[in-house]
Amino acid sequence: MNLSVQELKQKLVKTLKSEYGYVPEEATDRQMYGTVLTVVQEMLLDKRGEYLDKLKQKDPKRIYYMSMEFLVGRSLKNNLYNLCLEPEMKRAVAELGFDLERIYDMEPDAGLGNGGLGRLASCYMDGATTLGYPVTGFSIRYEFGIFKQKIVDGWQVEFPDNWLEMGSYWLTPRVDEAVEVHFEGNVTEQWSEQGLKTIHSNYYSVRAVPYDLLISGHKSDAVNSLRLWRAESADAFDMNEFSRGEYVKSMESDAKAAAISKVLYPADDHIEGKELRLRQQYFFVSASLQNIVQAHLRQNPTLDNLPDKVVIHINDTHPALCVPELMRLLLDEYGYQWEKAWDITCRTLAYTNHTVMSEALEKWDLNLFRKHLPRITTIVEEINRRFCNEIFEKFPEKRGAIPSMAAIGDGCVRMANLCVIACYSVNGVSKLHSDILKEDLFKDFDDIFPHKLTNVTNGIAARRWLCQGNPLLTSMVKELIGDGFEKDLMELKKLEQYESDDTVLSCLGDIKQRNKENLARYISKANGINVDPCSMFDVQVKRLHEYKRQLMNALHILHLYLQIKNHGLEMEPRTFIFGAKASPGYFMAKEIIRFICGLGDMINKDSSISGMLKVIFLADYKVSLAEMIYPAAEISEQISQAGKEASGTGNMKMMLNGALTLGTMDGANIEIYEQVGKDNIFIFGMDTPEVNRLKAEGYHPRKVYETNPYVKEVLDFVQKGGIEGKNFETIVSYLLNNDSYMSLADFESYRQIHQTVNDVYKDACRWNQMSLHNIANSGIFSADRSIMDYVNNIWYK
Ligand code: C3B
Repeated sequence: MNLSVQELKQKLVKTLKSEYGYVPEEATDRQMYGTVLTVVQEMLLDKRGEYLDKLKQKDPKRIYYMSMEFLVGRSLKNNLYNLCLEPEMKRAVAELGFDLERIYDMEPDAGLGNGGLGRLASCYMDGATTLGYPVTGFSIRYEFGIFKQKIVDGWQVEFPDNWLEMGSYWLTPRVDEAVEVHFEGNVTEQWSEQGLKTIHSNYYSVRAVPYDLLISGHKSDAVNSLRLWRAESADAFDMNEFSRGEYVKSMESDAKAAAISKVLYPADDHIEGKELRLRQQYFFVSASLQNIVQAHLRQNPTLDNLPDKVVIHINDTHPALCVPELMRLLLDEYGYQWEKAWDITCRTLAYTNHTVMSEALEKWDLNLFRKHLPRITTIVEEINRRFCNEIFEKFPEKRGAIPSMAAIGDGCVRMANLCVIACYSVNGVSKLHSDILKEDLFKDFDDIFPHKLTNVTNGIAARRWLCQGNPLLTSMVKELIGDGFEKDLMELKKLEQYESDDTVLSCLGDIKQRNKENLARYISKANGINVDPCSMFDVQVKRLHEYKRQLMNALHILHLYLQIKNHGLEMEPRTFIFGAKASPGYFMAKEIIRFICGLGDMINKDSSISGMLKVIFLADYKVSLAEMIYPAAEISEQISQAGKEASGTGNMKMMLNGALTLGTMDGANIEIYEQVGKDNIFIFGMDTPEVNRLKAEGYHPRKVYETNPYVKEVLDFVQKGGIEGKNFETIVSYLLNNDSYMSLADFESYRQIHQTVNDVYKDACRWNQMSLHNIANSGIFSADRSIMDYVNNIWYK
């Protein structure tokens, strides 16, 4: 966008006057914050208008990305960067007496997601918009996003995230497009002239009101939107009850409806099976599909051509109700016969699987399902009946597999099976993960529908994670290879020519140093601990989950501590940095946080190890904090048990910022390994076949304890209350008796690779060379590349 500082200033002054009635000299920071956001939002709305006009003329196929989560983070800086207005806005704001950096800091993260899955959805909105594809995201306008985390006496404590107070400037309500969603009630069948008709009556109606959050793209004409639904009662209150004087009761229905969009479920990679969650899912799916169908019918006389004009993409199984809901609309609302409706549905829907963890594969109790969604239940039953019959008739060799492939089994609706049965495309999110889907989880489906399963390796919004988050590195890269990488990340490959250039390498080292100093300042402020910015920054930031093995990392740190203290080990000084939220109901995850914090308390105050080790747990890990951590990371810990992490995306973000991966052959680590080669990554531990073999043989963690003296030393220390006199019996007993993700089995290999890391770090030049090589080969992990894979292989195939 072409606007001068002068023009921006005029806009700001005018908006400040009209919104608050003030001139700049009288305004507070908060008022200037509101003013800047309003001005940017208005520019986006204008641009969006022009874009919609263009879309109307060209009428391309629309993509609808259905996701319970979008981890948007902050938008102001991103929007200014995309509009190429950041320097001008900075000056305009400064000339009015304010500081744009301070204003950036006032913006809350829109934390409408838990972790990887939600952040991926936001990275894809960025990529698709920059590339000019008409992708609309659909989700819920949670009043409270992911909880705020504080650490009190080592325990995680959760606080509500009231993001709307300062974040609602980006949301435009579209009351005129509200729709109704029906729950509960009775389903009956009636004969009419057109044949048998299903009637859903006595339902409870919830009104869904859309709010649009505009998504800008970098130097792009496109402005897409994220449509977020808010729930309210269809009738503000019950007039009959009100008339009887039962005022509180008359409003109950409103509270029940509003609960649906109240708060994000804070669990990732496992399900809780709660009624409210099912209502959330149906609420946003039904509202969105009604919206999509209406939009289609505004441009087309019929729904017959829906699959030619629309893709509805199901992001993990959370929106799997798209399958029966699209069927319901076609059958009940638009009078289609089953076969035709099924054909349209199957050709319109695509599904991405994000996990093979059994506890994350959604299943709903059939009775609960029927109570809340009676009509949807009858449709799922019919889909299942027809599917099982078809397999029985057409694939006799698969008859034995019908019970495991069915959409309903053991009294549950199985959402992943439902998606694979219906969708025309099913993809995993890394090569390894997609292979596991084909060879294991969905093997029988793959035999029957051989072209359905594909892979799209995840990608990240490099413009946010590099250009906005790491300005120092970005300027260096621009100086060396120009700015083409902003639009085509593969251009980073050109950096390889500088791998033996001492000046470039030492400049890269200096930049890392400055970013580490920046993070050290934050740590000192947030945790009250001074860390040495010259020590190696070894980082593991991600959701807390047993399979991600933060505990193995912590055990190894304790091992180092004991070696220094008792055996005189000398090593390069290291700062271990953790950031992780635990699902509030996940006891073991919370215990692991307590363990890490206890470990940190013990180590950080022990002057006898003369600063060789520090352990920092940064509270409230979120997008905006990640933007500060990644540029400072030197070691990227990606240590999940092989076969468990579907992809990982933090691994890509750290690589892009020059950190070296220390990881297992899991998820996208394998593809990072392929990109950088074995000399530029630290790989350890069992691979997936080895994990499976050990599991089949029978894994006995206690044997590791008995045979590996280091493991024994560490666990004995913990057992004796060595960590601040604290009791970690649950952890020790879990490790000795279960160790579900084989941390002890991989411990020795992990310990050894850390020794290698330590040796390599002594040679700064070699380290920087590896770092530059990683940056140069991270181009493939751009979200733009992932989006093009979706475009070419799934959406516009
Ligand atoms: C995550 C997976 O755990 C990651 O490996 C993956 O990189 C991302 O999705 C994105 O594909 N995931 C998640 O955050 N929440 C889930 N419910 C399932 C998977």
